[in-house]
Amino acid sequence: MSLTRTTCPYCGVGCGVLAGADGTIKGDPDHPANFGRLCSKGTALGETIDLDGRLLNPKVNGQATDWDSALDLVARKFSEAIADHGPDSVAFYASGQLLTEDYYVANKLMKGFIGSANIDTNSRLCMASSVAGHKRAFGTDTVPGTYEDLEKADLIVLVGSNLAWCHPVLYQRIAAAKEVRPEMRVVNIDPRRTATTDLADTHLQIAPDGDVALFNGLLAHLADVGALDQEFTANHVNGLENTVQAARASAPTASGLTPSELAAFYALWAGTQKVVTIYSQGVNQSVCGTDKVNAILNCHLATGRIGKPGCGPFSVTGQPNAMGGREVGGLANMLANHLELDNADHRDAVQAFWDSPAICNAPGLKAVDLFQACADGKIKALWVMSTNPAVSLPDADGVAAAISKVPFVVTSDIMEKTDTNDLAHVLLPTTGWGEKDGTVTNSERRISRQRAFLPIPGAARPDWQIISDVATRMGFGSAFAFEKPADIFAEYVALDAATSQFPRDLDLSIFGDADYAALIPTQWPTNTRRFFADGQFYHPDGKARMIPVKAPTLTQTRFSLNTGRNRDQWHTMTRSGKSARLGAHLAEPYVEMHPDDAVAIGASPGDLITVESLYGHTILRALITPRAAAGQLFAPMHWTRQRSPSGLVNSMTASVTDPISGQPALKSGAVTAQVYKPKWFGFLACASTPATQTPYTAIARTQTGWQAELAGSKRPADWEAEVRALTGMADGIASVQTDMGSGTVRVAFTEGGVISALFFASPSPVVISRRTVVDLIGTDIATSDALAGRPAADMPDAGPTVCACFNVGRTTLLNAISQGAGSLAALGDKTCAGTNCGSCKPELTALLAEAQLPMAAE
Ligand SMILES: Nc1nc2c(c(=O)[nH]1)N[C@H]1C(S)=C(S)[C@@H](COP(=O)(O)OP(=O)(O)OC[C@H]3O[C@@H](n4cnc5c(=O)[nH]c(N)nc54)[C@H](O)[C@@H]3O)O[C@H]1N2
Ligand SMILES: Nc1nc2c(c(=O)[nH]1)N[C@H]1C(S)=C(S)[C@@H](COP(=O)(O)OP(=O)(O)OC[C@H]3O[C@@H](n4cnc5c(=O)[nH]c(N)nc54)[C@H](O)[C@@H]3O)O[C@H]1N2
Ligand code: SF4
Ligand SMILES: [Mo]
Repeated sequence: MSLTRTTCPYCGVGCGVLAGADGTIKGDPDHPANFGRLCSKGTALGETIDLDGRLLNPKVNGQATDWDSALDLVARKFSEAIADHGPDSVAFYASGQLLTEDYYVANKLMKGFIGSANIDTNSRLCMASSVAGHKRAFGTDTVPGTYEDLEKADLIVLVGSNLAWCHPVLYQRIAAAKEVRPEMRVVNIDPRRTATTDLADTHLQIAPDGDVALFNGLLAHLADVGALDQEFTANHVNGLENTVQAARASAPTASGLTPSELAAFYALWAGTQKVVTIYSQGVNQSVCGTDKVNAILNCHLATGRIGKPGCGPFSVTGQPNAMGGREVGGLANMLANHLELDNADHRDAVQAFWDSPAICNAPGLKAVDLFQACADGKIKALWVMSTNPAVSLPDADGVAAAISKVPFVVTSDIMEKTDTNDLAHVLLPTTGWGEKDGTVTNSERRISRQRAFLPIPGAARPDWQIISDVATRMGFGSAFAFEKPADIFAEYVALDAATSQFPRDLDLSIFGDADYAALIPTQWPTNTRRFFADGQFYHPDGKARMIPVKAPTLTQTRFSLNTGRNRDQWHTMTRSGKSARLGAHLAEPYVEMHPDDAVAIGASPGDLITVESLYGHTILRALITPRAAAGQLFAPMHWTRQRSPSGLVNSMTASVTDPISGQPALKSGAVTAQVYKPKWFGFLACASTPATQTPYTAIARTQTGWQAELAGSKRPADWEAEVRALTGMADGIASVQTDMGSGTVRVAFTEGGVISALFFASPSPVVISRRTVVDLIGTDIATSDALAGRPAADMPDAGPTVCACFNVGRTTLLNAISQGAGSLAALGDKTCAGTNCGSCKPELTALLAEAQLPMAAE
């Protein structure tokens, strides 16, 4: 089998992958991001490339149609809206998961040809505060760090980053470096304990949004103990004095940390030259996200800990091409190629290069405002590309209602059923990972190729081609006559060369005569140049700026809702949700809650909790754990209306944004929590996709079909009919057992002599091994045994999956531990767990320490 060298489509680490059409997936040993490693999501890529659920034809109002009809309609509707209501009446909402070539073309069409800047992207929800913070400090949006810096650092500070789950290969690189140099220190700053905390020498359990107070306090301390770099700041930095003065006005204990925790952290930072501060969404997604970024950058600038090996601030990007999108200028307040939208010379130069009829001259609508404009009836035509805003934006139900108000909505996606597609008039099928060609830029500015290794399914087309075809039909053909991604990349590089009179960080000259087909992973500006090593920044005077920032006044609420990610799911699950292995890690939406809070509201493990805000409510499984801080709840962002209509976390989040970056504060919001008391709880395993009409439903793929966690507010009179409706099984033979005393119900369906569905209900949370029940589907085990939920003698119950690569369950691991496997290595030898991608190592360590409480739904 010949393997194709490509790049993982998930996180911003940007790992190299060797992939084959038969589903073979291997880490690329020659890629400098991962040197052959992959995490659990990367390893499972082969399980997500099937055509199940794919959108394979253009659709207009639910009817399949041909490309010409669909493209003509899109071009006509956009042109009509522009003619009738002006260019600002249309909008694109794009994504850091588009390839650079797709992104470049979308940005060019909107900004240069439609003449509006109404193109914003999901990077607004993700990186906007880092972009704004970088620009304030450096004069450009530069991420100066490289992955090697992480290995060379003596102190790594992880702020608002669950690296172990969200950038697993970087986490593994740090873990490996720490094994070689145990003196390396890791500090984890996060309001909750996460898998990342496992690697940390110190966990600073900060109050939500306590970061500015913490880093202002650090800056004041650095000044007090004479740890500032006088020479560097005198020559290369403005604003030192007033920034230190502003920092002194903050009370460090407003961070929620004790004086001794603060003193120890400050002394460690002041006493270590090689410090890397890694930060992510716990910093960016906040009402004071940009200030948090600058509070961190201030400390690095004041000490000259930037631009040197093993040193510097490092904003790790989430999406595979968040960086590429920033480079081509895909946000509503950027132009292209790191040029400034509010600079007339820059605009003129871009317009001249594009030879375009127009150029936007004012920033467009940022994501949250864009959907508000939809709600207000100001947007007449909207095109959503490679993102799922009806799920991922704050106040997602309000956003869904806003999209419904737009007279003409187009989506480009690989999948047919998504919450946003359900609201669109036109669905355009795109090629997906493995079928498309282009480039992505990872967190360390390294541009790598994504290459196709699969045939194009159905009528799908690449995003860049669809956008170019619409542009052509709108009358802009000559500027969009691209034949292949390489043509677009060449134009993007040429635009850079044509605007070299404007000094800035982005410099693509290294790609000037690159062989696109054979392009090897390459960092801009060069593979060796280190940004800011020469003390040169990009403000007009060449200096960096320290920015005085003020700690916010924190308001106390009964419960504050924090949201984020699971190890084995990717955002709205359209791809990772296809893999049964990945689905087995955490199979339903949950809310992490401190044991004291559980006592206070009377919640027990396995209960369902109604979490409610002014915006909406959800029903989530209680995961009671001391990893959560008292008064704070945490819920994952992954569940959608397709899989758990009651589990959509953004139904509760507020559309409150950082005033500078426009990034929503998705990590904290006031909510209430109370135990949801259904009349029955249920668990269903079946061969077909279960219906989702029960008040609480969460469905997931399994190795044998599907499973559903359920709870209802009314006990059905006829359980057989209920299960038939849930499974859509008209013909199966039902066997029903009810126990009047305990109120439990068990239903089995057999078809053709094999078990096709098993259902268990009870007035309290169903206690049964999910894995055992799931494994019985499709077998010819006796119905009575199946209804007992008993594994056959040769099928011991493995418990919920911990290691996704080798499918090793918790019970198997606990058994191995009790039989003497007392270390990670011994567990690996005995069960294989943790020996492939290593993403589960933090959980294995926790199991070994017996510190982890059982999962709620066991
Ligand atoms: N498995 C997986 N990996 C992913 C993704 C995925 O969907 N799944 N998505 C990718 C994308 S697009 C992104 S942006 C990244 C996100 O990667 P991360 O930012 O690492 O992930 P999150 O879980 O969103 O949030 C990180 C942490 O911020 C903490 N936090 C919340 N509030 C605060 C605060 O006020 N201060 C501090 N210091 N911390 C706080 C949370 O408790 C959480 O543990 O992950 C990328 N990688
Ligand atoms: N509460 C809460 N909400 C959050 C966050 C949080 O931490 N908490 N994080 C925010 C962040 S950082 C991010 S990045 C967003 C992510 O949120 P989204 O971008 O909305 O989530 P995805 O599921 O990644 O959506 C990608 C879509 O593109 C489709 N797709 C995949 N490949 C292709 C392709 O090649 N072409 C096209 N056209 N489509 C494709 C997928 O099927 C899917 O529908 O969520 C944000 N929302
Ligand atoms: S760390 Fe995992 S998800 Fe991220 S790029 Fe590497 S393999 Fe893909
Ligand atoms: Mo993100």
